[in-house]
Amino acid sequence: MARKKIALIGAGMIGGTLAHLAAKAEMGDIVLFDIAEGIPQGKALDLSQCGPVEGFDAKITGTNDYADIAGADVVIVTAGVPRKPGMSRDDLLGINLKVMKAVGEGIKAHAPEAFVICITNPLDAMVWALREFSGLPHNKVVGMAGVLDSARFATFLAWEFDVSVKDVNAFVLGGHGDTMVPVTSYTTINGIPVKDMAKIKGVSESRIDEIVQRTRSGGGEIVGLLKTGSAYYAPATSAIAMAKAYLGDQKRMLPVAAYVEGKYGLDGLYVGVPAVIGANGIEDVVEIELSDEEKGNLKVSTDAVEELLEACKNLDGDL
Ligand code: TXD
Repeated sequence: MARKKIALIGAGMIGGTLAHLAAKAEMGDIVLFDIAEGIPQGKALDLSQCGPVEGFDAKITGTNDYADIAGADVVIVTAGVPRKPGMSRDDLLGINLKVMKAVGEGIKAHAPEAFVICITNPLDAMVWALREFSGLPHNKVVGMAGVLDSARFATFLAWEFDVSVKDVNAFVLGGHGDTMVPVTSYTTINGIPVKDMAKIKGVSESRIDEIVQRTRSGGGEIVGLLKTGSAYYAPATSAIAMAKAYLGDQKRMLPVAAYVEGKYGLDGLYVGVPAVIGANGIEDVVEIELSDEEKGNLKVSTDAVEELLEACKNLDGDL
């Protein structure tokens, strides 16, 4: 069987890390695309030279030409511009919307059969835009945020309870922003609900609230420390888990930004929900029972996503 092909649009911090992880796991041959000349080629060469040391067989190439992503099975998009001092969220939205237009058209022309994972921020709006511009079916375009946000929640809970991260099953719903909804009622330590575990360990409710808050601002905490960029190791590994679920038809149920129509009272919106990923892309969106408070929090989050989409739709005419 021929090797799978993985195209990475954006060869920045996350793009380079994605290429390394995908190569190391021998997921397939890798094409790194960027508009910056030399960067994808240089990173591809450097990463290729990891092969003999790490013992992987993967052809890694760098390019500035969309034609080279032809026939990709998976496309992961990190292309875009991060926020700089003095820039408003709308400025970022406008710039990255233009980037999504170029990327969406490139995918449409050269890799229309691919499973597309968007990582670019503001995530829930950019995955919507990428789907619009690429014209791919909704089940083949998905956003990565929930796997990362849940991993952050799980990390902090494992630290607090002094247990292995492997035993924490954390759950985050909603948009990828300050309004995301870490759902403690569905978060367990090997089946033991967080509330019960907190009682057993003598951890107060307010301490759990602090952990929820730290999860919500988990990206900002890292930006504050790095100063010149945002997180890239955990975002990359999260997207790789999603790509593997698709390539291996694993039917994994992961929190992802999926297109939701009908469920959760939503009428066609990309937002973080538990969804099953298999060979057909997003095969199911799972609607879970929520308390009134959780429903209220989810509404705040989806309203924020809807507001961003409105801004996108208004800008779209200017593109
Ligand atoms: O959970 C999540 N979804 C996220 C999202 C977690 C962390 C970071 N998240 C976002 O991912 C972040 O806000 C950015 O929007 C993306 C990519 O982050 P990264 O850290 O990789 O950014 P870089 O290093 O700036 O890389 C972006 C690359 C850079 O090499 C640019 O030259 C390139 O994107 N770029 C383009 N490539 C192709 N085509 C176009 N038009 C283009 N414009 C810029």
